[in-house]
Amino acid sequence: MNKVLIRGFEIYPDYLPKEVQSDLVDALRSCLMTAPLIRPVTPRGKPMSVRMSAAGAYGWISDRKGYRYEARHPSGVAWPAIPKILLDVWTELVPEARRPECCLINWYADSAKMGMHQDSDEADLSQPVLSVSLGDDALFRMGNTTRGGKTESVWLKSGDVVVMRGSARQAFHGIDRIKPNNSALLADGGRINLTLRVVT
Ligand code: MD3
Ligand code: FE
Repeated sequence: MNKVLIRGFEIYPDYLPKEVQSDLVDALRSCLMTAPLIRPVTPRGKPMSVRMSAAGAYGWISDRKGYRYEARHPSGVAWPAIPKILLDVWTELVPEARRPECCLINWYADSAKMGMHQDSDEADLSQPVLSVSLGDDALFRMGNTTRGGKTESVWLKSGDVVVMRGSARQAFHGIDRIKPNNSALLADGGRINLTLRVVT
């Protein structure tokens, strides 16, 4: 399996075959029937452009009360199970890690983006994060463990997987833009990013 290392980010281009990507989209549609996408607001009340849901024991929530992991969707329903396809990818690529407790589901419309940030709401930052991209290409920016400084960007394509561990786990990162309509995977266009995480 081809692997590209950029600043400690381990990128596996085209990791998931097209048929597996389609099966994964079907599994996600089922997840989203239980736990629909929501548009989170920041603690200051600003709506994010990315729509979010989750699967697993915990989902990540942002609202006026702050950022945190919660065992239930805002509707009160428990999050659906993490699709098996994703658990298998986790076991293949990070076999030494604990089992993932959250699959964050991020949905990007054509104009959505995600500003540079660190992921630090998880209790054990020695555990990796694994990301799967589906649908339209996204320009992913990788920075440093402190804000600012030089960055490098890479286009993530449908089926690409990225593993963050070590220093990359604590690096600033973001999504600058989406390339509209360059993948046929999602009937309604856009991009889905899945991140598997250990939360506790
Ligand atoms: C580096 N998601 O959900 S995936 C996020 O495409 C997030 O939706 C982006 O940043 C997206 O927090 C980027 C790559 C990624 C995910 C999690 C990370 C990079 C990461 C956690 C720590 C360090
Ligand atoms: Fe992040």
